Amino acid sequence: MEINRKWLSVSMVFLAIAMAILATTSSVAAQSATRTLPDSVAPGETFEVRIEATDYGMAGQVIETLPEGFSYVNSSLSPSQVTQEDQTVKFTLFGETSFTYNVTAPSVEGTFTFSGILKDFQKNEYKVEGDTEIAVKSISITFIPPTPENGTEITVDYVNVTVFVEALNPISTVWLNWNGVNRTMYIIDINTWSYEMTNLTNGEYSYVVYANDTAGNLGVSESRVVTVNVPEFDPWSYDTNGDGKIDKDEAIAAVLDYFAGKITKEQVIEVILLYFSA
Ligand SMILES: [Ca+2]
Repeated sequence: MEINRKWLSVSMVFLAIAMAILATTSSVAAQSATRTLPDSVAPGETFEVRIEATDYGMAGQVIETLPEGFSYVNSSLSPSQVTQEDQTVKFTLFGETSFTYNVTAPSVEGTFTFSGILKDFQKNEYKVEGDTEIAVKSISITFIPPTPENGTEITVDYVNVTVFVEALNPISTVWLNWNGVNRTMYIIDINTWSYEMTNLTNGEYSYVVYANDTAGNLGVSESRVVTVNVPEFDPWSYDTNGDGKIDKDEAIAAVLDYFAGKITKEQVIEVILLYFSA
């Protein structure tokens, strides 16, 4: 009996410790894991996936399911923390709040989906949030400044469209499709093509850029919309003293604006006609 009682008290102490651990690990309710993927990669490219995991308790597991055709390479964790079976890779975490792993994309183009779960120390499961989709493409076309952001309204009658093109093979041609009409773009820098649409009338325009490479692949950018809204020109805006006439100094102001590129020749002539008729 004496021994049993001692054993019981020892067990109680262990139980208390275990409960304390459980309490600290389950009191935090913000278990989460987030994945960061590149938007697009080239066929066969090896790229990095980043995972942030928080509040999983003493230890946790991130179980990632790679899309068909993708192969696991290595990770920032020690190899003892990683087990792999086919497309399932288990990363066992012991204190780490983030890690990365490298994956090789398949040789085929397409859009693929990653999925995964975070298992906390209580073995509760949480979906890995963040990025899930990745595009595998031979040609990647990205709009760069001064291209207007999608959906913007501009007050000038020209639009400069410039793209950065990344490709596995040499690029043959890059062309702008502006409201359905194609125009060949000019190379202006390494991997950079540009085209300026001018004399645009007010209205909404949609555009997209295509590129092909020497291997016959076709790449396409996102499509964008821009609204051109050039304010109507009022020659009387140069009547700055408001006397109903265009005076000599007011006509000169218009001429200076013309030479500064602020108004067109047609517009400055409208002002000059009002000056002569005063
Ligand atoms: Ca005046």
